[in-house]
Amino acid sequence: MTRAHRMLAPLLAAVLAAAACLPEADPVGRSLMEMARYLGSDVVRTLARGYVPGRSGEIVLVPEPWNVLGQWSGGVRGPDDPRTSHSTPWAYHQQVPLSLYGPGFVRPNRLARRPVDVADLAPTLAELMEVEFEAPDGRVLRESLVPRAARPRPPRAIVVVVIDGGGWNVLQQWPEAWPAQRRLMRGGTTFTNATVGSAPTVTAPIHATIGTGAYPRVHGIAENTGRLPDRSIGDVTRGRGDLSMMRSETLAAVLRRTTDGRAWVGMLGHAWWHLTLLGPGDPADRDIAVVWDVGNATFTTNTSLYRLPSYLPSRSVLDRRLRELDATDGALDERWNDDTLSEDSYTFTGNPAFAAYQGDAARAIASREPIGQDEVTDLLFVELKTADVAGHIWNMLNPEVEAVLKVQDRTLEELVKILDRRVGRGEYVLAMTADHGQSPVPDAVGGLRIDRSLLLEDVNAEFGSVVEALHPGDLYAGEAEPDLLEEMARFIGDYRFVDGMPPGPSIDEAPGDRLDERVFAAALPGWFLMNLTEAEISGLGPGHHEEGDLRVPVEL
Ligand SMILES: [Ca+2]
Ligand SMILES: [Ca+2]
Ligand SMILES: [Zn+2]
Repeated sequence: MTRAHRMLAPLLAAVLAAAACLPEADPVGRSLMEMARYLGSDVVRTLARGYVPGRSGEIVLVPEPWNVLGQWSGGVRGPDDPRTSHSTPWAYHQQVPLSLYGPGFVRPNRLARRPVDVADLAPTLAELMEVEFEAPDGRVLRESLVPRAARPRPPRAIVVVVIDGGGWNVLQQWPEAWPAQRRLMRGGTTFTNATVGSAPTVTAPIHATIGTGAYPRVHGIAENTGRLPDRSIGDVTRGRGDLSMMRSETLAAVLRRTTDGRAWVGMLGHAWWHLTLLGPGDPADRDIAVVWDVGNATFTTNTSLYRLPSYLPSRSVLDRRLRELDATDGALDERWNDDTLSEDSYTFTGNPAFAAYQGDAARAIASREPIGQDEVTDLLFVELKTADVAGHIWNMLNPEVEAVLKVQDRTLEELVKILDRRVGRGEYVLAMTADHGQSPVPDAVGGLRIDRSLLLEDVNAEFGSVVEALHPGDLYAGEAEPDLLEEMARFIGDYRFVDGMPPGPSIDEAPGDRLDERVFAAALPGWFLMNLTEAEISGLGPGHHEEGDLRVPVEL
């Protein structure tokens, strides 16, 4: 029973008694097609590209723009509660920087306004490497490249820097925090109308798209936590960097194969999900791949596929950086301002000291590995995660995120210095992008908070306990038949703020005139998305919200 129903229970009972003799009422809410038209072509296409039958949730959830579907354990901590999630097909999560820089290979000082997405990166880099690579979905970003005839040979190295959670809306929020990135973006070719191409806009699926040139519906990584082959719902890498769920070959694998392992390939990342950039390694080759072991607070890798370098910066380097940060507030107390820096806290990997330590690791790899030392093109991925973690802790509107972005920008600048020195100017190409934007605090932008556990309770109460799990972007109900999924989707599409309003102070401050507002733009069963033809998707029209227009260039 939803909260509105609970409040209206006595009245409802009377109405129901009176209505008992009437024929069955029409299904609740809007039809699936009405909801799809409300989203519009761009958004529905984005959802369909991200949908993997049998692995994604059975119903795709799209909150109204700026609304946040979250877990508010302990209730909302006031209107400024910084916790948000990101997974939507709306422009503020979809739009990311996409730039190539590399004198001699990439056209300089160029802005390209054509709508493109991160799936185009892998085939473009393959073109530069002169490697045969059929990207399932991406296309070569031809206008960014110096014509083939004018390129003497492939670059000696290609370095791809991905800023996790570094989408346009985060960069625009902190315009002074990324001077090196801006300079490099302006110095090369920047696509001002680039998106991640699919939703949910979360780490694993989008990194897999960057690595493969395929959308999730093809590469098979639907979610960070999604349905596994044994039908349970869990981490798609089983929490240990298992990449057996990837269905598409990565550019890294193709490079390794076509050069008989002579190309150097490697990655510095943070979460197991970032290994999707490289794909399953070759056990014979044992390229380097570095992620962070949160439980043991140390670098790690999946040693059956990859190798962990021995020279990574030691724990004492991180401790020194943490002490320096700790002291900036005037008290050496294992806190940065009001927040703990202790090893078992989420803050430990979200602060500027940790970002600097990741920078130490990136510099060590770029300085020590044989990158760009011979004619065979090498490929290094550097994934900077800290700004995303900081956003989840403090929110993108707060200056802690700016502080982290600044540190990461220095890492980028130092990487370029090392490449200039070791590989040489005019001998390498740098690609820069991000996997998604972030969500501002809802109260700051007119959004509403929706409580995931209340929604789950209400759907289960209405339809029998069919929901296995509810994530920010999808709902899992593997046993439900298509008709039931349609009814559930319509119910969620008609869900009101008052029904899923999270507990906490916000309940008293809740805008009374918005209590009855619908909080979801749409809820669509996967089967419905999969049945839509491209012609039908194109025919849906522009949709109701400007945030659903994914063809608007940004200013650099
Ligand atoms: Ca302190
Ligand atoms: Ca090489
Ligand atoms: Zn995130």
